[in-house]
Amino acid sequence: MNCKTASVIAAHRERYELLCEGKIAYGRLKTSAFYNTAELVEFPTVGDEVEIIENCTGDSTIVKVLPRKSVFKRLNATPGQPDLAVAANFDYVFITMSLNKDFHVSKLERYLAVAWQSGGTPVIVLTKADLCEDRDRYVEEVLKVAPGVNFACVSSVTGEGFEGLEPYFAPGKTLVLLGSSGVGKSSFVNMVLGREEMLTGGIREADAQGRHTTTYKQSFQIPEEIYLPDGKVLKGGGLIIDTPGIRKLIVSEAQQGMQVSFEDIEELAGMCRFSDCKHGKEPGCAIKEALENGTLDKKRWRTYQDMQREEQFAAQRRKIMEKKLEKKMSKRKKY
Ligand SMILES: Nc1nc2c(ncn2[C@@H]2O[C@H](COP(=O)(O)OP(=O)(O)OP(=O)(O)O)[C@@H](O)[C@H]2O)c(=O)[nH]1
Ligand SMILES: [Mg+2]
Ligand SMILES: [Zn+2]
Repeated sequence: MNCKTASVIAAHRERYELLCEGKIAYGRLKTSAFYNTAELVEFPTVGDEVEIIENCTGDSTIVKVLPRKSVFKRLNATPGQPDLAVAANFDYVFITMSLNKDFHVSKLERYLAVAWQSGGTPVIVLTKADLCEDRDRYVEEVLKVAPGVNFACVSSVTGEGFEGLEPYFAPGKTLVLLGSSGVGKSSFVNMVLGREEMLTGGIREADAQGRHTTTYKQSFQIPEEIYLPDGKVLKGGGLIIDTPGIRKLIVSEAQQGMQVSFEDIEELAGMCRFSDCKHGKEPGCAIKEALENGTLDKKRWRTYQDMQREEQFAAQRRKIMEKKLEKKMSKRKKY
């Protein structure tokens, strides 16, 4: 069998756009490699390197996803389905939030943990700066939950703030935009590319909810020079990945990421009198004390607890899926 390596440049529902030896090709998954297997396998996503069996007359067959240097995963809301890999092999995660009703600190906390887990470096991109009159309020909140993480307030209408992100546009580097629908991910991509490549959509004014305009994941080459509306020219290069808006980011595997982004809480938990403290009624609980004296924000603690529960739930679900697959395959072998 003649296997070749290809890069996934776009991931649609069932079909993948690939770059193989400098040429565009299309691919579909080999059923026996991805569905009829005895173990959970990784499904390809944009940014992946995959092994394909080339077909000169139609779609090639994707047989395997090659190891990744980074991947942003979330829990699949459909029971019995494996985790969703949103994008892979990127260097930077642009956590995108708009400076309006879409902005929620707890949402940012979630994205930060999963971004740290992914293996990429998070960067916070606060969009629609042209519509916001009190950005300092938002920046203050960002600084509280993401100390040391770079951020920028940008506008894809005026081009303001993009120069602060110039270090991330570089040959050989890949960045992925992640966030809710309507925050302006595709508008950001269009600004960087200097052309209307991605379709953009409106939002509901009342709650700033988007309409899920982007329905697939796609990567683009960033031009060598980025031209902004105000005449500034930035150096470019590398790849930019646009993704569909995420409704709610429910974590699957984020233990290491949480250790980084919730370092304060993990540190406090280590100071409880009992090493197996559940932070409930136990005496000498450092978490309880911090909640009472206000050094630990109650909402932050709730987000942390929710994410811990989701993580445990995801792990249980993975075990169940593994057992089911084993059972299915052992039944098949009998006949
Ligand atoms: N004023 C202003 N409007 C913006 C900006 N960025 C995006 N918008 C508008 O916000 C709406 C949503 O933008 P999109 O770029 O489609 O948002 P998205 O994040 O790609 O949304 P999904 O594809 O649904 O995930 C569009 O009407 C854009 O014109 C900005 O910087 N300033
Ligand atoms: Mg979009
Ligand atoms: Zn405790």
